[in-house]
Amino acid sequence: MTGREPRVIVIGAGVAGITTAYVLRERGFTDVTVLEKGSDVGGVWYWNHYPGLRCDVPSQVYQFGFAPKADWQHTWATGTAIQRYHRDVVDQLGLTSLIRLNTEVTDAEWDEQHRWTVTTAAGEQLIADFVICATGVLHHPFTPDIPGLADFAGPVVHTARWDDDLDTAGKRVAVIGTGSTGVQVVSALQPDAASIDHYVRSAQWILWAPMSFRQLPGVAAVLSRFPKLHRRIYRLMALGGSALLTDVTTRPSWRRRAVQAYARACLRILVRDKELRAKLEPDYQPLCKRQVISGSYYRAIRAANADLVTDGIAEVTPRGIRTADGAHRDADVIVLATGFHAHNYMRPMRLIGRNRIDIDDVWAKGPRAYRMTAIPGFPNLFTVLGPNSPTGSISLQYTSELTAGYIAQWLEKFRAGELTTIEVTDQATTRFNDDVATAMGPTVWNTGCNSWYLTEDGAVDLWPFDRTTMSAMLGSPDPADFHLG
Ligand code: N01
Repeated sequence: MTGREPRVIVIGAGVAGITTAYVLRERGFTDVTVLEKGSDVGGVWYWNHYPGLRCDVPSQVYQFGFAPKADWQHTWATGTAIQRYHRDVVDQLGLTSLIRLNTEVTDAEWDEQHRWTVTTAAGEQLIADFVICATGVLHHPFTPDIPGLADFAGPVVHTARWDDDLDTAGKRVAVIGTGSTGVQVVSALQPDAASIDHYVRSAQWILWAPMSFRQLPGVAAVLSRFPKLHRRIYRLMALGGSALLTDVTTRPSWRRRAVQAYARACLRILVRDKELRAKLEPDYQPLCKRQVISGSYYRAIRAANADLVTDGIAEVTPRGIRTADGAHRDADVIVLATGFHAHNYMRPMRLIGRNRIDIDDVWAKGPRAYRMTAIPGFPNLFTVLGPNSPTGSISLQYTSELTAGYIAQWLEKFRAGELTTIEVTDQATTRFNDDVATAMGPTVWNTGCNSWYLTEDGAVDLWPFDRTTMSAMLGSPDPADFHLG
């Protein structure tokens, strides 16, 4: 075989896509195109701009290892600041020319000539040797099927498609959903709303943290003056953070009990009203769902204009919401903080692999991949932040960089003429998923709560191993796990 430069299409320009573009460019790949359906880069940070949006991971950790930023304004950055950071990284690292914005991929199909045909919403067809899906996890908003919702007289807005012209000041606002988003949006809207009703189907444990804290004066100056020190601090924080999170989530330990005790203490100390506290107290262990962190929610929900509504929603009427007990509460605006179709990955894009198999059929019971990145039946296709990515424990930037580096090693083999096609075996994929299922046993995600981590067949779609295991699994390609052509 003679080698040649692979034509690579990356789908998505969020954290995973930006990282992939950077890594491939650094490895000398010259034919890389990133297709992004939004009109800007940033992924989740482009699509989400609801009031109160902040990242609950400290900014000095929630950043690319290859582009650390010294001068974050806040210890926990706002969504706007993070979105600006992504744009700046793309500009400063010279990635802009690789990215085509406003280009939605609707189809990708593998053919007999061993290539992918990628079709965009505009009908354009592009040919690629490799497709890399960096399409994100929490992307497609979930709108609940509540009777009457379509007939509500006022605005209904999903947090992930926020209308920046919507003014909720002086309005009666109903917020449905109490994940990280619902908690942030209630805290932000409560001070100016005439009233705010928070509809909570399952209570959440909330860890208190001073989220609006400003980065300490002098930190930015020191970190920019000493970039090596900055990188070292970043690495230490990222390593320490993932070690702690992996420890508390994946096996019972005193550290898990300490974090859980802190969650319980936050509720006891910050909510003195026993009736309200009882309604706010979940019936499952802290950390079982994606942990919610907030410095302001308990204050907001205690306010005189706020109500926590735990009676189930029976229907939406043109004027408000009727709960299962028959009570009706008027509302001017309904905010859906109801989360995402978290297991869609690249779908609803149509993805057709070898022998015309459809990803919808292969993943009918839930998404499965090999080491987060390869899917049997789909040659020369990889995912970055694919199934089992560590959204509950390890830095997504680190995971993306590691996965992109792993993929780059296969692309180098193509370039060197050592392969033209590569497809992971069923056996290796099954073995990996069996190991995942076994390792999920002692995790806190498996302790009896419902969450977006669970797939249709009840599997936990997360990474149950530590960072070292991830580095080992993605450090070098294992040819025995693949059909190479
Ligand atoms: O979504 P969710 P999210 N009637 O799926 C409720 C990340 N994130 O957007 O639990 C009533 O967690 C549902 O109730 P239940 C973070 O990873 C990060 O809040 O199913 N309620 C639940 O309360 C997070 O975990 C940041 O009973 C209904 C809520 O809607 C992830 O995004 C900020 C309902 C959905 O919660 C998703 O969070 C924000 C119905 N019919 C988000 N249907 C950072 O700070 C659904 N619900 C980094």
